[in-house]
Amino acid sequence: MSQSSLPELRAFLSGRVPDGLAAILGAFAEASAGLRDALATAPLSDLLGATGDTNVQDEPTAKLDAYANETFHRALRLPGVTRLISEEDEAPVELGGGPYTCCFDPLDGSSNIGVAAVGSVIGVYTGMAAAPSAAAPTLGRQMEAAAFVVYGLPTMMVLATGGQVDAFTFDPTDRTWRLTSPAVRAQPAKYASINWMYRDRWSPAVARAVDNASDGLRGRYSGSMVEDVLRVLLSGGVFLYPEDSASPAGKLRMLYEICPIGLIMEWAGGAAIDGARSVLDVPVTAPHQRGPLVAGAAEAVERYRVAYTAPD
Ligand code: AHM
Ligand code: MG
Repeated sequence: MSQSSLPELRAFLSGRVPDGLAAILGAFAEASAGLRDALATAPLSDLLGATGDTNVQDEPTAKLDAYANETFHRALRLPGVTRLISEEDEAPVELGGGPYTCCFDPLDGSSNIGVAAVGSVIGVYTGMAAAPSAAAPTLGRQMEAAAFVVYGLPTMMVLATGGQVDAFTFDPTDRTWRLTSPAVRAQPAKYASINWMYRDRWSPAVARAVDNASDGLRGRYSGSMVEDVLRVLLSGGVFLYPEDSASPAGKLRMLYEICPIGLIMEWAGGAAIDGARSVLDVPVTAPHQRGPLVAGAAEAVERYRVAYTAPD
């Protein structure tokens, strides 16, 4: 039964953030709700499978990657938005509005399409006069808000605004997002979430740090960062995607994967580092820059940092 007395997203945002930002976050939520419908019936439609193209990262594009990208492009062309940077686009799209740059991963966890949970991520940046370059680096700290959605049962959105993190649940009966977990706080670590099959690819420092951070924890890993991070945030734990010999700079991308999760974790009282420092302090000099990510309960992240930065 629907609990229509729970605060609704648009009412929650009104007065809490500037109107332009509220419009962006409302549009992101509405587009996500539409995407949820497409995902729920994808095996019944022609939306499963690959397009035959590859994206800028040389990864095969799923039809749903392309569909999700178009969905967010349509939704986020708003007067307050100066630029869109998407995982699926080679180049940033300049819109010339202002003052917000929206960086998004339209469909995170693409390897799980049709079989398990996937999601969408957005970081909303200000003060980005130009797309990130060596001459004009950006920091995650320039985000005013960040959010991710997990298309599971329930479909949930975790939203960071005004130094606080709140979780909303999509109510299909009236197509609203309702506040179900206000003021989320990172819980003590219980789960470690990492692809352990890559152990042979890790440096001695990474292997030592993974062991130190995950000592005494239980393992959970889905291959969808958003799903794993949701578990880490709500149930307690640490999510790790360190650099390895196959991805020497790390696999995940700074602007629309790592930094939004970093902002959410820090504002929830947890932590998110690249091994040595907060991901929000790492200069980003290219739109699709990659990095390592260790995010979750502050004490587990600190155990990683201590072991990672110790002399060999
Ligand atoms: P994607 O944006 O192309 O889906 O890639 C990011 C995903 C993350 O969701 C997940 O944590 C990671 O890649 C899984 O990678 P791996 O299969 O190497 O463990
Ligand atoms: Mg992704």
